[in-house]
Amino acid sequence: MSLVVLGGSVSPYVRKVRLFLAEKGLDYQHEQINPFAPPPGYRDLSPLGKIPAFKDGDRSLCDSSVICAYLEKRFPTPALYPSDPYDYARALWFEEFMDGGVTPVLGPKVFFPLVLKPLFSGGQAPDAETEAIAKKTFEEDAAPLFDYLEKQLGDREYFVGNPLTIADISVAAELVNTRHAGFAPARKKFPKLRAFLERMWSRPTLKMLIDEETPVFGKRAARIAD
Ligand SMILES: N[C@@H](CCC(=O)N[C@@H](CS)C(=O)NCC(=O)O)C(=O)O
Repeated sequence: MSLVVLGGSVSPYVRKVRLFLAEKGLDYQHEQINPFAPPPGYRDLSPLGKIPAFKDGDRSLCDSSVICAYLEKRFPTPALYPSDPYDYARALWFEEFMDGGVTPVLGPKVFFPLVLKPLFSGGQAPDAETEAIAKKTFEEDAAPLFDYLEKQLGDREYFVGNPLTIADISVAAELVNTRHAGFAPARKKFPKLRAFLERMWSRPTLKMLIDEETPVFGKRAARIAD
């Protein structure tokens, strides 16, 4: 078996696939690809030029949701999607809520300006205005999204049923980027979501990825407030 994930570790979508593989207990190779400077031929694997792409021997796929859905069929155990039809659809919904709702709000105004841009520009710290926009985005624009997750999670350990599903993998893996940027949903306002994230972020499969990324991308994580 030769499974390969292509895409920079810091992409929330790449991390989702890597966490999915880890939860399946599968070994894979990882190729760091910068989607803005891809190697020749990358679009043969990913026609939109995005990361992640994926190879299973001589077969290839792209898009994190497609890759995870494929892996579930190819390696059914342990199941990471619910078997009940409604729960299955709800798990897909949480994945989409993150991929299409939360990550596009937080990526461009929080993670990119506070973490990636300084790295690309030789370590220059973000200015006060950039910090203020990121804080406002996290505390105001993202608040209704976190509120929704808080209510949906309720007193459960996982978003849809038990055990872990693609819903939990998506929420926890994608919010690592805001963690790297020094933000996490406030414990006072979102106690259940915050506790869920802390549980997931210390889960060995995800902690391993966070620990790998932190020396480069996670220097602001120490700023996370309660
Ligand atoms: N729906 C895609 C989204 C992938 C995506 O947007 N990846 C970003 C990096 S986080 C990317 O490749 N951006 C480069 C571009 O848009 O050209 C997935 O789930 O894989």
